[in-house]
Amino acid sequence: MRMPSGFLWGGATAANQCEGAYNEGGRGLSSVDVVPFGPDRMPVARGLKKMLECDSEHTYPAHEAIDLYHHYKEDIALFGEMGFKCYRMSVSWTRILPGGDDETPNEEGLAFYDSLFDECLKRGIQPVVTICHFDAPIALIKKYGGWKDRRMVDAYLRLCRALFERFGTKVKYWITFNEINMLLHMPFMGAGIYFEEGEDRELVKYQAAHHELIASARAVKLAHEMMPGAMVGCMLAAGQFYPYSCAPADVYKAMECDRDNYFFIDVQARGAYPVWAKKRMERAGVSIHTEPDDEAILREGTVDFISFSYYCSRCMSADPEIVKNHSRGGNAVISAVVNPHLQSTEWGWQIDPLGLRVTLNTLYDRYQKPLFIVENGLGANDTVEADGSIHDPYRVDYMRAHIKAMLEAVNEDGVPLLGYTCWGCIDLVSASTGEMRKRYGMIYVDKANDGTGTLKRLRKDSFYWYKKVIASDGEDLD
Ligand code: BGP
Repeated sequence: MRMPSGFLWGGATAANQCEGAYNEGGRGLSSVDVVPFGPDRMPVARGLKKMLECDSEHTYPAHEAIDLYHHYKEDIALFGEMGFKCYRMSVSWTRILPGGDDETPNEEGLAFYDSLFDECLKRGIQPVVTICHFDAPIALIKKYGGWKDRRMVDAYLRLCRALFERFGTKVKYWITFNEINMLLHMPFMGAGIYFEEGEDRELVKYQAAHHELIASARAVKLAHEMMPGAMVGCMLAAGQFYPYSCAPADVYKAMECDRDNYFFIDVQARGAYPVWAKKRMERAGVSIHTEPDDEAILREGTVDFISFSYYCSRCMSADPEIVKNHSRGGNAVISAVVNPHLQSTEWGWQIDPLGLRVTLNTLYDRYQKPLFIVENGLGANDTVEADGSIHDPYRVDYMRAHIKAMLEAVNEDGVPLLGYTCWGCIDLVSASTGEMRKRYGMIYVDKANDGTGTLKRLRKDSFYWYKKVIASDGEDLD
């Protein structure tokens, strides 16, 4: 089995986790810059602890990250050596609009991405650009409280216009927001939101979600107007919820958890709020503010493709005792119950390749739009041998099993799939833990959790393996 020719094999990163150079090139401060390493990371990312400045008591991994800002030529050359057909990356909002909504974009920021895209294109690598990947300008968080406020929509569109104008001829694939459903789980990371005392948190989150959905729809429309032929997608942190047992209450509970995630994508793909969401919000007393044109905006701004990350499936039970005793399965950011049939990674993320086939089929059944796997991979700690080699058979095993499931979904089930970009093709800072030790790359970067390291890049065994996979369009997985 192989993928059709033209399939977009590649890798994925995000500006906030790899660029570094947080205060260079005229860049303004962004949400990720103030999310520290250590025990305060999650409270800040979840919007429970307000931190809008950096201090000397904390360290901030995003400040230097792997310094892709100064290494991008070397890094893209390595991507080219692996045979990448595409590179999914994100732009840093405040590199382009340092204050978040500046009238004139920062030329130094635009020039950086211009040069980065040229490096890609000269190697036959298509950039796939995420406009906003866990990134909100601090200036706008201070001014508006992040996506709580509708004025964020105009600021975001200003960013889009600057990008489309400058890069419309170089970039065909765009993604409006990374893992938009993460807003519900990490509101500060996802939307620059921290909660004030006494605030109705559900209302705040769904109001912000509405603003992001309006921004996304308007961006899709703008992209189509400014760049005929552009393909614009939404992006979901996917991974189906399985019922813990076949008890109907567990099945229903799992469906409800899935709906929490699908909520955003339902709107972006179909152009309207699903009826169950309206009912649910009504029951919860969540009454968001909308404007008269909103329905039309959502209807006219549906996406061209559905992209998603897949690391693991999830499991849920309706029984509070089981939830209490078996929680922290799957992705720790999204709560789930441990699935007793699956193995877990060192970080407790459960490994389920068949779940990728389930997810691909479910998403296609639900939306009938082309899909794009834009994140998948294994976070693991690697050892560098004395000769500089890195043996990572665990990563190859993980990827082989997932790519096989993808091949089956495409060849046997007929799911239309645009591409596959493995996450963190080069080691980078972990979004959830801020660690460097949780490595996803096929390219090793010499940098430790404590910030030390030479930043030297090394090829892992998986580098050579993935190169073979791409060259054979997935036929050679040995
Ligand atoms: C997704 C994010 C990425 C990335 C990945 C792995 O949620 O879109 O930014 O980091 O997960 O997660 P982590 O870095 O926490 O291991």
